[in-house]
Amino acid sequence: MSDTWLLSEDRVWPERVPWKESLFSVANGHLGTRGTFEEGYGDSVPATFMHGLFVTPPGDLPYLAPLPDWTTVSITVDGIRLRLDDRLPAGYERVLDFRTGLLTRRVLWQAPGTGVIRAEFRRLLSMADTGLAALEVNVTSLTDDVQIGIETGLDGSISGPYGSPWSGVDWKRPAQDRLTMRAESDDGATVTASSVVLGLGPLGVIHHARHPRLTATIDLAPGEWLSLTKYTGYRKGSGPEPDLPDDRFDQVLARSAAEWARRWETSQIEVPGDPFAEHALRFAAFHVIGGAPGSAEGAGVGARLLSGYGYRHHVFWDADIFCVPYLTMTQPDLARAHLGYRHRGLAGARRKAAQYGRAGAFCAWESAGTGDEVTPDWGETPSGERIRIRTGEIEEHIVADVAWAADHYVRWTGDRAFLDDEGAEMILDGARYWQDRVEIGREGRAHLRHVIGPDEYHVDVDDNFFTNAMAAWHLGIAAEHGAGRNDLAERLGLPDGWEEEFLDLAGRLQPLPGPEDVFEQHDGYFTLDHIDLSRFEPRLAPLHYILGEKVLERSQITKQADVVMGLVLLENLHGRALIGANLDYYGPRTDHGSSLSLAMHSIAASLAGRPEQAYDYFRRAAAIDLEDSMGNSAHGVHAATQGGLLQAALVGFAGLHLGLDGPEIRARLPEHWEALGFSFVHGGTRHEWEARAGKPARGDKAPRADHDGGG
Ligand code: IFM
Repeated sequence: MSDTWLLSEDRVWPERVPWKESLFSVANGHLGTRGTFEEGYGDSVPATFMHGLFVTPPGDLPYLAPLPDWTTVSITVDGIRLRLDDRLPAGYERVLDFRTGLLTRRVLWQAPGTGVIRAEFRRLLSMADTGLAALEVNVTSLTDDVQIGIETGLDGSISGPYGSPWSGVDWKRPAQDRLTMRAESDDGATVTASSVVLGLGPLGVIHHARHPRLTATIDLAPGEWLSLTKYTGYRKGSGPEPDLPDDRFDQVLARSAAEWARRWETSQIEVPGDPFAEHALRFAAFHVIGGAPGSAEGAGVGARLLSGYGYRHHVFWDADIFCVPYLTMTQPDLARAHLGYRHRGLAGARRKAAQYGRAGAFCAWESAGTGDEVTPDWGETPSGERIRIRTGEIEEHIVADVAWAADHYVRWTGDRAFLDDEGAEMILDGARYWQDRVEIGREGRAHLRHVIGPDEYHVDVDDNFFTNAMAAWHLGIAAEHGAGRNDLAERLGLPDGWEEEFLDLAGRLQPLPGPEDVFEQHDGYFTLDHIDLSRFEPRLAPLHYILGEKVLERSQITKQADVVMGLVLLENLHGRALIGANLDYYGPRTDHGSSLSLAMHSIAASLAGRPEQAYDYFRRAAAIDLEDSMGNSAHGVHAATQGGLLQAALVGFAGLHLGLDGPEIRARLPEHWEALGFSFVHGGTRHEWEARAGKPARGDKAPRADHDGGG
């Protein structure tokens, strides 16, 4: 691997194009654009998304709408369209630079009977002006006199897997080099887009009702080139046209790169001795930072960030448990923005609780623009069978997951204002839900019956370990954060004596370890069939594809980390000794049929003091997107995988945690790592630490001399 700051490729693999579009996507916390070829390609899925711009077709669920497309550029050479699916390039290179967010593609191309041209595309979404997209196209004639035709505009006819969102499209040409479009969906969502095309001289126009284009025809002699710069601004609603720069692409790039550099200051990651891991972690940070909304107005962190249509950009616990904790430690403003989204969603969570006749806030398993539940009721199995999806009704641990992210944020950042203004309310109202939800058995224990835990292969189970453990923790923490907040307790309608009751319920709900310190994943799990997973290796598909839902349900095969994850998140409560025992038991029973699982196992193995096993999980987690090992990265980069990998490095290998006097590390590095360098923010101060190989002892940290020394 040459430069770990770069994602690069040097050939076009037709069947890999949609997957690579996800990997090469760029995002700036507001907009995200898939890495599609400007000239189009076969089954390519072009899309630019804006956080929060959900559209709900009649009778359907909300999805993040693709904006009128800015990326398409048709190039003809002597009248023949440049398309790499019509004719393979003679030379090709694509590079995404994580440092700057710049995506570059260079193509050598020749159609029959034309000269050879070199086309170079550079694009970015500005980190400095987050409504702005910038594209530069240079075309050079290398061998012959050629005539180049260019068409580029705004495509309001764009459609994706959920159809074409914009039923109303109006456009105008306020200046000869500019197009402005206003697009409106059936449910009233609107966006205004404006493009300017510079550098081509006088432009013509194609008056297409939904896809107007500016055009130019330019003759090039050998060695001559043309260069166009296109800026596109997007604004939600139908307000005034967005302002557009008139300076050079490199100036826009420099301003954006400076903002990326600011982000990287606190997300530095270096793994001397392992360029693969260093690259995977930089890739992860690039996508998580760019894909997380910069403001609470927008939305939460979607399950596929801003890189594809997967899960319609709905927000799951993937955000709270996998991405937000990493952001809390490195980009606290982004973590705060997501938590603001969760707080705004409280009204929807209360509506959901009320719908089930319960008190408090029952967070949506999947949410979109508001906190209301938007999980589909029906889905399809791989064999095409229609099945009920019950996660929206009974995958209730989401309530505690949101509280966990909020509590972790408060402890790590010390942001009391968040706790006072929003956090305590979120945590208390979620705990109120549990208080109302639990059932007390005759034996005096509290139960959560009819739930789905993280292991979604077992639906409608009683006393799922993760759910009970997290709910118990949540009730306890609510008593801590709510203490003395009488006004809030009154406003939320908490009954007198609520603190004692919460603590009492927490004690009764707390799962107890079974034989040899192994927790039973849910009531009756130990009696299920044990199936030896190694029989199915090497395996290219998750087991529910191979065995079917029914067999899985009767077996101990678990979809993803469940008990193991509970023990990782609640490490302070249970102690790390239990993690090893449960990892040994559940590891061989886990299918990793979800993108969330492997990175969490990596953290667990690190906490259990097993760096080589942790590395094996880490490597497999990194392959999910970088090698498309689950076969579904075409729908977008997996947020939970990427956030999980970053935590696997910081929390797992480096062992970063809060000690009594602040952050500490307890490094356990794989043998072949010389060191792990990383930066983070604690209490508003940036730190840069290095965990070194061969010194796994507590306190193995070395703030570098040229930084704050705050380690
Ligand atoms: O949140 C996850 C869930 O745990 C497993 N199925 C996919 C969801 C979205 O990534």
